[in-house]
Amino acid sequence: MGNLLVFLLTLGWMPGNAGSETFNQDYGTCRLQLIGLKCIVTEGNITADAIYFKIDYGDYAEEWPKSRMNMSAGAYMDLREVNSIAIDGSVTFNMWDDDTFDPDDFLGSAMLSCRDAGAGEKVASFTEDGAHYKLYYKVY
Ligand SMILES: [Ca+2]
Ligand SMILES: [Ca+2]
Repeated sequence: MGNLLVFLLTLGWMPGNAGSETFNQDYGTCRLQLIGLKCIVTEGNITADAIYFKIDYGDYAEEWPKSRMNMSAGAYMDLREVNSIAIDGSVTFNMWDDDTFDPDDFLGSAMLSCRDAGAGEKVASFTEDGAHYKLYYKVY
């Protein structure tokens, strides 16, 4: 019993354990490969939407892509050439429409999780503000 306790304490205090309790680590780490983005309904009525994501990794966020994806209803953007990204547990994709003369529009968010690693092609829907988009991706 005494030995087991010492063993557990040792495990808990191993160097590197202390600082590694990061966001959503339950599902481990994986990589995300985007496949494509489909526009079913745009947010705007007159011009194409200028789509970008704010990708939230938990401890930091970034905008992607730097150049907007101009999408009209029925458009499909092939994203298979986009480099895969490493994920720690999960990542949240917040979709925005970049407007020139008024504030950008939030079109919805989706959490992509390492829980789906190996599950093949998945789809996330973005349906805020009257828009409807589908993001196809896989995690592995
Ligand atoms: Ca808009
Ligand atoms: Ca707007």
